[in-house]
Amino acid sequence: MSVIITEVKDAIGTITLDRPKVNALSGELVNEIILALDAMKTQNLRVIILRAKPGVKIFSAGHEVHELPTNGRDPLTYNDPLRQLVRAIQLHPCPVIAMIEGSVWGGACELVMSCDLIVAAEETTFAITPAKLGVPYNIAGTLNLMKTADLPFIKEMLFTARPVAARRLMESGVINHVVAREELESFTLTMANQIVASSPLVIRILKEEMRVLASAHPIIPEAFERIQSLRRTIYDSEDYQEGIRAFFEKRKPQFKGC
Ligand code: YXS
Repeated sequence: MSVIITEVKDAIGTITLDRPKVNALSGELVNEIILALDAMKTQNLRVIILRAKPGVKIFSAGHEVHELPTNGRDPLTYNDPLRQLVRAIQLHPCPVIAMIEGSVWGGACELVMSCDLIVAAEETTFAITPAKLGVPYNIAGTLNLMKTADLPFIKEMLFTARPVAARRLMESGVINHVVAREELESFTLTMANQIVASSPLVIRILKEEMRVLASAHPIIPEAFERIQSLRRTIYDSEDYQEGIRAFFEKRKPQFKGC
């Protein structure tokens, strides 16, 4: 059974997350979203909307924790499904609008923040939680987060792993608009139609120009390798095992710093 719902209408494609319980980003869910994004490249669309079903409490609980490796392997490698999906959105020729209601957790925050525009319902929250789970977030993902808002704000989100309200996210430049839940669809569609009315060629080039310019951060190989070795000390650590164990045992993790 599919874990997404897709719709195409008036040059706007809509992808709705529909994976039972909490839209955890499993390989299956991510692959279906990527296939839908690919298909929408050939349907002469101008905008894509990414959403969950109306009325959800949880937009997405982040990476499927059951699929995080616990055998000393890097949990967020280049080909990890979440990484593939973030790139698929960033590289897609159409602007992707994230239409958000409910709470967004972990890597799902980076997924939503990798979209081009975010329209959120009033009660939306984002909680970026690798520090809570003991997961060494990867370099590209961390840079994506750093590009989205001022560093002090992103540091607070990452270090505290606490949910942040939509209004505060909008004040920090992460979210474009916060609206009442009942206005979310109409507001988002109005914005989508404004984009549909613009030159698709110009918008396609602008999106790619801004992607290339925003990712132009030089890093020397030695610096890259040093960060990778720092990350390895974490996913090789007992704390990493403890973070995942505590999640499944539904208890607070007791991190020891080793
Ligand atoms: O016990 P059952 O079978 O009903 O399952 C429970 C949870 O185990 C499950 N669930 C998840 N399963 C896989 N992956 C997840 N990310 C995940 N989150 C939840 O869903 C069922 C209902 O959860 P429950 O009982 O806790 O519901 P709740 O309403 O009390 O709380 C909902 C949440 C989302 C607030 C709570 O489940 C939660 O805090 N989940 C973890 C959110 C999180 O930290 N996600 C980050 C995943 S790791 C990730 O995204 C990146 C690798 S990183 O860490 O680097 O950001």
